[in-house]
Amino acid sequence: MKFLDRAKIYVKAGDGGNGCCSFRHEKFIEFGGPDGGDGGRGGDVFVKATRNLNTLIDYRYQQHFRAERGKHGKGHQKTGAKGTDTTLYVPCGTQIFDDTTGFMIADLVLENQQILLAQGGRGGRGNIRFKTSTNQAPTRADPGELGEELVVWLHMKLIADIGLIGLPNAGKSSFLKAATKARPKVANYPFTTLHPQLGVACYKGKEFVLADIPGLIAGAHQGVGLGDRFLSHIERCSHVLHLIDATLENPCETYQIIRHELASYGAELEHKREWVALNKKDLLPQQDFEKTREKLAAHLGQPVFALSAQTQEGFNALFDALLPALVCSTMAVDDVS
Ligand SMILES: Nc1nc2c(ncn2[C@@H]2O[C@H](COP(=O)(O)OP(=O)(O)OP(=O)(O)O)[C@@H](O)[C@H]2O)c(=O)[nH]1
Ligand SMILES: [Mg+2]
Repeated sequence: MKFLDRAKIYVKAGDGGNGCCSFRHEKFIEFGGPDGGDGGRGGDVFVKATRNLNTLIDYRYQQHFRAERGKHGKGHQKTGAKGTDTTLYVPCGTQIFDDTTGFMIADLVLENQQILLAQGGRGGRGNIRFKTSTNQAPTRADPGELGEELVVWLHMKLIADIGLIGLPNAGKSSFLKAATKARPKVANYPFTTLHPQLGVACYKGKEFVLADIPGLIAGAHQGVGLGDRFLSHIERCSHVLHLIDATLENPCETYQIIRHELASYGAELEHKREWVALNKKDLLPQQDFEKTREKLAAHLGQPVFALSAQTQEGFNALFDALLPALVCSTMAVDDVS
């Protein structure tokens, strides 16, 4: 499935049906009076979040969405039918912004969360409504109101428990592949991953979602490499797992490059709970690896986990440490909602 995290769409709710101007004409009934019914209400446009999607790609092929207009009123006091509503399905984690004002209209985070984006117009009143003691034969009937129309931007931000960050080739996709059933592309060249990808890991009866995002390099916040656009997908992760390639010459410097990019992005990403792991343990002799790990841990002032995405070594130790923190954060979200 192709990945698209931004889309601009036009939505138009249905116009209300027109009220009807009609008079009762029946044999043997004199002065039948007005009997024009009201127009029906125009259909609404709703946006609903679903977990079955993780891309906005559908909105690349269709950008205009209209709800049906209300049916016109008819004689014999018949009210027009309501226009059919239109519902747009978006992945959980989609934000909706007004194109003109830039104002955020909604943030659909929970499954089945739904908002009314454009309201249908009310139906016009038929002439029966205007009958009064002094005007027994009104010819006035109102037209239906226009339905709302607007242009909006949809911004999808993936929702995951842990976001994987690091330089290209650090082994992020390899880690995702080993820890989950996701099958991201893994290759020995930078920027193998071009779009974020999700995977669900199961450990000791608990499930958590990992998000692999394209690698960052120095200057990503200025658009170097693939830029830092995909960092928006980390915004919703409660934790970040920073993977560092142990075979690089200076892991401390590598670490700082990524931290600098996080800070430059400007959505408080640098304040997220960070776990650091040194990957590719299998490629170095044990002693060298431990020396690098100790050096990095001393530099950071926090533990550094040892990993090998290839042999899956160190996964259990990392998950054992991560899991209690993840459970806590899930509970905190539930408490709020
Ligand atoms: N020996 C060994 N090789 C690894 C390990 N982890 C990753 N690799 C290799 O490193 C290369 C890059 O791995 P990827 O998983 O594609 O790296 P990435 O961080 O996703 O890279 P980008 O998608 O470019 O950002 C691949 O050739 C992997 O096979 C590891 O633990 N041990
Ligand atoms: Mg990758």
